[in-house]
This record gives sequence, C-alpha cells and structure tokens, in this order.
Amino acid sequence: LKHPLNSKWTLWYTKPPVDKSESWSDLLRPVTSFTTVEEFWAIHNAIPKPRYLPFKSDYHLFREDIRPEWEDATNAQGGKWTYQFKGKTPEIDDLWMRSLLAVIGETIDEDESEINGVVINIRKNGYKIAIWTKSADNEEALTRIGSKFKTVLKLGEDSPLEFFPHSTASEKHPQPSLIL
Ligand code: M7G
Repeated sequence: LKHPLNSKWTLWYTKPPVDKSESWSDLLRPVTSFTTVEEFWAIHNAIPKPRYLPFKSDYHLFREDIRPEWEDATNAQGGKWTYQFKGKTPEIDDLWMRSLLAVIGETIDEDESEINGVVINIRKNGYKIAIWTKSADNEEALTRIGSKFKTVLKLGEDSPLEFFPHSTASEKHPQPSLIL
C-alpha cells in the first residue's frame, strides 16, 4: 500500500565548491523525486543527515517543476522564513525531519500552494532552515505559515524567525520584512 502525497517533490543537493571557478549552478543538482510517503522515508533513511554534511552544502526540497532558486518563476515574487541555529545544535537532524514532514504533509498551510519548498544550509557559523513561499506580500498567510513553522522548529519567544523577500537577496545587508 502506498500513500500518495499532494505533490511530487524533488530533493536537490548543493555540493561545496572545490575551487572558485565553480558557479552556483555547477554545484546544484537534483538528487531524486518522490510522490508517496513510503518513497519519502526510503530516501530519507538512505541519505546522510544534515549533521554529516560538509560546510557550504545544502539540501533543498521543492515541489515538482520549481527550481530552488530565486530566479524560478514560482519563487521570484516570494521569499523565505528563515532561522539561523547558532553553534552545534545536536537536534538539527530532528528539526530538519520535522520541517520536511510539515512541508510534504502540507500541515503548515491550508492553502498548500503558498509553500514552494524547504532548505537547509550547512555553514561554519551554524545551520539555517528556511521555508520558501510563493508570495512576499500576503502578510496574513505569511504570518500563519511563520507561526506554524516556529512550532515545527521548536522556537520560543526569544528566538525570532525572519522573513526575507527574494527581491532583497542580492542586497549586501538585506533586512527582514517580517519578524515573528
Ligand atoms: P546562500 O546559500 O543563500 O546563503 O547564498 P549563505 O550566504 O549563508 O551561504 C550563498 C550564495 O549562493 C549567494 O551569494 C549566491 O551567490 C548563491 N545563491 C544562493 N541561492 C539560493 C541562489 C539562487 O537562488 N540563485 C542564484 N543565482 N544564486 C544563489
């Protein structure tokens, strides 16, 4: 018996650069796609968990036909709710799994089409987990999504989640347009 998900999802991986000649698009690759809960678990159990990934790598899980890039037509008008975990964060694998389940299970938003994907960045100064949305100006929907995402990430009052429109991605010091 297979339990179908509402969408087909693709997992992407960004590998760390070996030298400076490699561009963003050289490093980003689709890994695999799935359409059922059972396929999700088989993949999740087979691939390295975030705490085993090297610095400067990312996982991206996006809905079918959406590339995990600001330039993608479905992302271009959107943005991301993001949180930076400082330091070692031993529970990061669990928080990433909770984020994946919330996104593929569509439990974060009743309007499922608002969420495009979810990303984890492995960086020297800590992990970042972000949910990418289709729009950046629908404050009511974004606030609803952000509050649920805070629960998924187990963030308290003193841990602000920040929303950045992708239109600010190329700025040197982008400022969040919403904070929860
Ligand atoms: P990051 O991985 O979002 O955050 O961006 P970081 O600063 O914590 O590492 C790192 C760099 O990757 C950016 O400065 C861009 O050069 C490149 N990059 C990341 N993203 C998500 C994109 C994207 O969507 N499109 C393009 N063209 N470059 C990107």
